[in-house]
Amino acid sequence: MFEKILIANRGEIALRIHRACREMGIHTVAVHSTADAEAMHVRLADESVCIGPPSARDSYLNIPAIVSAAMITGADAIHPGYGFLSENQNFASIVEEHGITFIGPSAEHIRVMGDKVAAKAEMVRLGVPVVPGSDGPVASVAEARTTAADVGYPVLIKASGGGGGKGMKVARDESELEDAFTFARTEAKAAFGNDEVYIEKFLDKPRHIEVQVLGDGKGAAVHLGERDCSLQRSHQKLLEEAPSPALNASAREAIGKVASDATAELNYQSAGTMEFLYEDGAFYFIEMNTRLQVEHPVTEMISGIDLVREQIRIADGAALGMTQSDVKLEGHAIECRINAEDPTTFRPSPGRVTEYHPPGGLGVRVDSGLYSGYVVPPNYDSLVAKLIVHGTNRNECLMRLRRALEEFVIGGIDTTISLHGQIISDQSFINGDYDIKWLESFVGVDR
Ligand code: MV4
Repeated sequence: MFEKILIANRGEIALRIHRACREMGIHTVAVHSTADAEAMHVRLADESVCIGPPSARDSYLNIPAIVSAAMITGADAIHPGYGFLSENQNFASIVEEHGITFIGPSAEHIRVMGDKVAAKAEMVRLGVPVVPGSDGPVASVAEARTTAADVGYPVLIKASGGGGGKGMKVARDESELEDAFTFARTEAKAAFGNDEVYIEKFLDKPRHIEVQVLGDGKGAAVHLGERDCSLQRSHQKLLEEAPSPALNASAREAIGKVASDATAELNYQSAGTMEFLYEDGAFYFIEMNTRLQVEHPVTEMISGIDLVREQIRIADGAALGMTQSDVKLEGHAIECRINAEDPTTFRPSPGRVTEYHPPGGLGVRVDSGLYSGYVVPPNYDSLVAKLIVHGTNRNECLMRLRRALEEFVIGGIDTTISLHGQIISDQSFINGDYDIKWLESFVGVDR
């Protein structure tokens, strides 16, 4: 087993990875920018290395600095967390070339899944249902017209290099197609340096359902159920839950089986997430994320499986060590992402935390690097805490979550705690009746 792991990330996820390492008897190396010298992940790690100035480009995205830090400290593996370099195939390759294990999938799997057209083609090959659309990239307006007519309007033009909503444009009918095509291409070029686009049937009000998978890279794989991530605003998720209130037992089994079979067929190694859109009882693959996700704790809460520990074991060459029938999903879990933001305008609210009292009690988990006196720097993502609550069923989970949100005190900065209280008191949310458009109209009205 690894003796020392370098954690190439910051904030709550660096802490989360450190905790798994500690329990496994593995030493940790934190890396940090000058803005994060006082961060909790730096304080808890066995060693720390400053890798650059506040700008992420010069620190958490600085490949030579991070690989050097691993060499100097003698780390035998690097965990990238989420964001930053976690889905950078170049980083994964360089790490491995230096004789250090990258805790995640192969650089080749990162590359294929990062190319949305290639990922979709791979899933078609494996028999995974995908959104009807072009077979591969669409190179001209003329080709776009033919494809869109075949698929039927409305259509969505998407960037091959995309994900996260950039380089995406709807065409409601043929009159909108040329402008939409040109817009998507231009935005894709600017955002990803790649103007390749493809076309899909536009689903109007789907739910965003993702399936957590684990593979050992040797053909064994399991799924750990789904998460419903439909509650998002501007492609930023606010709250996630597992299981999805929208799926019945047979849909759940079907989507899980499709995901675990594909993971096994790919010889995929590590944790991954297959994202689907779910509408009118049918599900369609859209993308695969080759990293540990922000919302992984909801899956941990219903499965009892430590996903970071599994990633580390698998990266060390261990077999999966579980079959699908060993995976027992119990109860219901909800995660609230607590951001240092104004809960009405969503403007970032960095600054000094004057009071910090996280909630506790049965079924309550808080992943956060906050402490009283900590200064939230303005340079990074505004996520400062995740409140994850488990109950024997959705109703118990909601009651417990309401109580935990009431207990949670973060003073000195604005946070989205109060917004979560409003969301979970709304009757549509309580009924589980929401889709990817719901939150935008919820936060848009009455404020
Ligand atoms: C879609 C879609 C509707 N139809 N594809 C947004 C980001 C990218 N990951 C995929 N996205 C979407 N793809 C088709 N064919 C709607 C979205 C979408 C969305 C998806 C999941 C969660 C939130 C979303 C918010 C807006 C649009």
